[in-house]
Amino acid sequence: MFKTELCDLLGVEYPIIQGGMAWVSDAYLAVAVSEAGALGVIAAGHIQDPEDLRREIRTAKELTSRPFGVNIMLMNPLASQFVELVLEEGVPVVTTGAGNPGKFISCLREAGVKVVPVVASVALAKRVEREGAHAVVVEGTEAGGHIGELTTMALVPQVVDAVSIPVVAAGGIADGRGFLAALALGAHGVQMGTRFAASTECRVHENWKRAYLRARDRDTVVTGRSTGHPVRVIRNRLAREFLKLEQRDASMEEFDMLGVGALRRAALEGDVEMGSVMAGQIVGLIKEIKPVKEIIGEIMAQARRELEMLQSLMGG
Ligand code: TUI
Repeated sequence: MFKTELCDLLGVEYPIIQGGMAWVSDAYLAVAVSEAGALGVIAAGHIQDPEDLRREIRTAKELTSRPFGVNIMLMNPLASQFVELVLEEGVPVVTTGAGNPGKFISCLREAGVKVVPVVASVALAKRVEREGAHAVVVEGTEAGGHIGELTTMALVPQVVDAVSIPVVAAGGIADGRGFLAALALGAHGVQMGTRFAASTECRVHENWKRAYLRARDRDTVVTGRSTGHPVRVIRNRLAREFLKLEQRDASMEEFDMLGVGALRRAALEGDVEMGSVMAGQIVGLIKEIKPVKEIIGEIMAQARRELEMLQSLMGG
């Protein structure tokens, strides 16, 4: 059930991709997700030495024979080196984020790598399709981290109508209801970040996971709208200070003083007050840290139940 074109494209059992989250999704999380039948993704967004990424990829290759991906965050100045490296290491899938991956698509494609850019607009979805992307992740503003402006609900059907490659919905999805809703919008699968960050296998700091469990519906905010780098995080002291700087139109230096290293501070050191705890709006739904396999199993079971319930509404 719920086998889609995306499953065949990626070689997975469930049409679910784990979001590549800087400082959060390492080889161990990716392996757990891939072993559970979805697509695990190693994030490269935070990596400053390509050899560190090579080590992560090799760890994943040792621990699983299933497909996994690498996420190349395009604002990282080493992005083109990461592309070379995934080609050398024979990584089967690349996702990209925070920019236009155009110049990298053809060489990845020619090497047999499946290319799945994350986009936040119809225009970029159409463009990457033209440039040879195999599928697109369409991410709504409900997502955590670096975000676009449109909601998942509004953006996904518009992209579905505009492209012929498989569409993967992301942003605000963390359970079987969200999964089913995404398919109803015409998506062929989902990508989830926040839900997998709150898993047993994720090695992010325990304080980060506790912050997720405490968070309620209105506890995320978007910082950086005024500087052109909107990022959704859990509201904490850092976020409040950031918003204050934005109100008084502070200088880039002042933003950098607060912002540089903030994600590492939260994810690695566990400073969830003066660090940047990126999280999607759905974080309020997360009540328990669970093993990845249970998360996926429960999503599929709930989606099936909800679908049966909908079918019963139609009398059959
Ligand atoms: O990439 C993400 N989310 C991220 S990356 C990240 S790493 C980071 N670390 C510190 C500070 C800031 C970021 C944290 N979260 N999601 C995928 C995504 N891509 N969302 C939106 C976009 C996007 C936005 C505009 C993609 C392309 C785009 O177009 C730009 C263009 O050139 O057309």
